[in-house]
Amino acid sequence: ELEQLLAAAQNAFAAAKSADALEAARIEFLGAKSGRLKAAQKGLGQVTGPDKPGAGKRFNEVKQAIEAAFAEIQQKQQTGEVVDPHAPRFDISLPGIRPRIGRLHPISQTIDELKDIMGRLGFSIAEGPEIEDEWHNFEALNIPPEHPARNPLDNFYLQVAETTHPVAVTAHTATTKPTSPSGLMLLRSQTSTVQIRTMETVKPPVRIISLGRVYRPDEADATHFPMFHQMEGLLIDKHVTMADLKSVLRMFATTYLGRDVHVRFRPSFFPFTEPSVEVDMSWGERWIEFGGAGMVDPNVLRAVGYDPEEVCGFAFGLGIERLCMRRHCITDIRELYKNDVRFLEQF
Ligand code: FA5
Repeated sequence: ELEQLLAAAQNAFAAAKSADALEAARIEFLGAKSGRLKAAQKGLGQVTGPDKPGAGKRFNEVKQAIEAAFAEIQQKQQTGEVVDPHAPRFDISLPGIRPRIGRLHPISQTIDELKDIMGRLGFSIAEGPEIEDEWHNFEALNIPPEHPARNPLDNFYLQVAETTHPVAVTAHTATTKPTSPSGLMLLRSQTSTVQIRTMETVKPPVRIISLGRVYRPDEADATHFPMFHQMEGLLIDKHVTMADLKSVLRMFATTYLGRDVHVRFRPSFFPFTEPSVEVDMSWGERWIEFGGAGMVDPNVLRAVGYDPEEVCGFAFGLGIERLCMRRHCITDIRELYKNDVRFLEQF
């Protein structure tokens, strides 16, 4: 009978899903006046003879076991292990925990903004692969094999085993014109490659920009990184002049950096433009170089099958990190690639 009482009490406590139900079960079994345990204790008085000491001992064991079972369930309820469906689950008046959500990298944000500004100036987006052949990175850009720009020490050439099927890298690889006789591939060193790819596929007029990663084995310092981004621009039409180039770059600079920004053009040299200029923009008292530009060289137009007697145009290539740094007063390019959230959170 005592064993049955213990089992019944354990079941009743375990079945209690709320503090009230548990209290009711406690009164039923452990109630001081009319609890079932109390009744069983009264029954003990009727036991006589040699059974009496054993029955008293057993009663105490069962009483302790029932009390322990109750304490255990009560403890679980209070710590939330047994869920009371009627109890409030959480205090909705407490301040919430703000979830940590990611955001776009400052360079991605810059790219979006540059696309927006240049879009309003009538330029659409073109794209090209980061793994290039020598035709698009050099040859078609009027950079012949003996040119120092092709020095293996100044470029990230890829080793392509002759036995390896090129499929291994096709996802990011050039898909048109395997025209470079060497068959060598490299990480593109400038976005000017996309000028060639675009002109190979569309007829003039052309008015595009292309933004993306380029790679050079440059030593990292405050203004250089071995991987960086460029924004290339290309405009091909009839009667395009250097004045058009200058006004587009001035409009771009004052829109992105502010009305007080000055743009300076210094005579320079690039194999794919003639004449060529270096583009500087003011940063307070100082001038910072942001990129190169010029009128597209007739040799480049011929390489893509355009007629230099019919069309002409300008091209420019600007460093995106430098634009982002100038805009947000970042003084060291390496900050952009440390992936320190304390830095990135500020954008
Ligand atoms: C070029 O890459 C030419 N393709 C630009 C061009 C395009 C000229 C079209 C004419 C017509 P340059 O090597 O100067 O030019 O690089 C352009 C810009 O990229 C630099 O002014 C600088 O802003 C940025 N840049 C160059 N090297 C690095 C580097 N290691 N880290 C960060 N930015 C760089």
